[in-house]
Amino acid sequence: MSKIIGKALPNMPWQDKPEGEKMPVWRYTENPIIGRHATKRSNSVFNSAVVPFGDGYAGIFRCDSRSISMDIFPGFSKDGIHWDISDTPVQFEGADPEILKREYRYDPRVCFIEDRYYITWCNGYHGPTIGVAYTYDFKKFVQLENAFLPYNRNGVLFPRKIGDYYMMMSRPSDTGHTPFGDIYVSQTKDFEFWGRHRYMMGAVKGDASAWQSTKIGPGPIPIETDEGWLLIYHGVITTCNGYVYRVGCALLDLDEPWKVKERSSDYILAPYEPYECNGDVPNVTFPCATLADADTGRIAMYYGCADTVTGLAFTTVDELITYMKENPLK
Ligand code: BMA
Repeated sequence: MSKIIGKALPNMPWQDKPEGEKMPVWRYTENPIIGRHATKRSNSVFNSAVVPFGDGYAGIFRCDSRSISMDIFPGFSKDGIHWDISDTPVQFEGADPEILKREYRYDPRVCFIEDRYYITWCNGYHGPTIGVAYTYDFKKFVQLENAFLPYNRNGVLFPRKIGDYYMMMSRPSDTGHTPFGDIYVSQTKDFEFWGRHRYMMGAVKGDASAWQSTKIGPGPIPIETDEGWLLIYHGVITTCNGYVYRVGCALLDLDEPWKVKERSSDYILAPYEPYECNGDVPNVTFPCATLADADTGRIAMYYGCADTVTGLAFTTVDELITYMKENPLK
């Protein structure tokens, strides 16, 4: 049995694995949990992040408007399933007006570190880069310096200092629908200057694991376990009809998380259901957050479906680690 290192979360959303289910991840029976029109002006609500907050949950949601502009919006929930999302995007304050200028914001992640919730997202600054901010209450948001030069996407923090550094994964990219992409780890002492960049892992060439042959990118905040950091990530293949986004998992060294201990050759979640295959961008499953219960090893995963709605799925730390060991990427 593998153990999650962290807090108990007995009231997290959960459904048991259905009898006869062959996959290590199973969907919430009432999916999708958030529809297109969750806010007044939204065209789509997807690729969003949630965390335990008070006696319930808070989140930062990607809501593209009906003019198809991308921004991030705070939301709250008692049960992690029914969400009340603000009609007004996050308003940032911060030290430098240059950094506060908004071009576009998308694909947020939220990470509790020490005393506050850090938000990272893909932030337009003459091309996509990683925006960084923090909040204590999901009402007041302080924006810090962008972590990197453009072009970069999928900035995902580790939930504690590792040795002397805070660490963030990211995926250097281009200005468009990037046809390449590997995951790197960068380090900081102060959330302003990032360096000590390390290569973690890349897209898989050849046919050993073709679902992740075009590009990969980190998904939710990694989960600390006694065997390593459990990373859930997305992988992309280029088909005759365009990109298909599936989900995989890996186990990273606890002290040097750019060292990959295990990685599955087989995906754990893929677009199967109509709401994952049909929408504004067909065939996309894109996880950005998990909730985890250290007492039971349960994991609830939030993922964008076809760039249109938000789904919820379940697994456990044992399911994922056993699956990786049974289907290793060689
Ligand atoms: C990526 C990002 C994601 C999106 C995905 C599929 O480049 O834009 O937000 O889910 O493409 O369209």
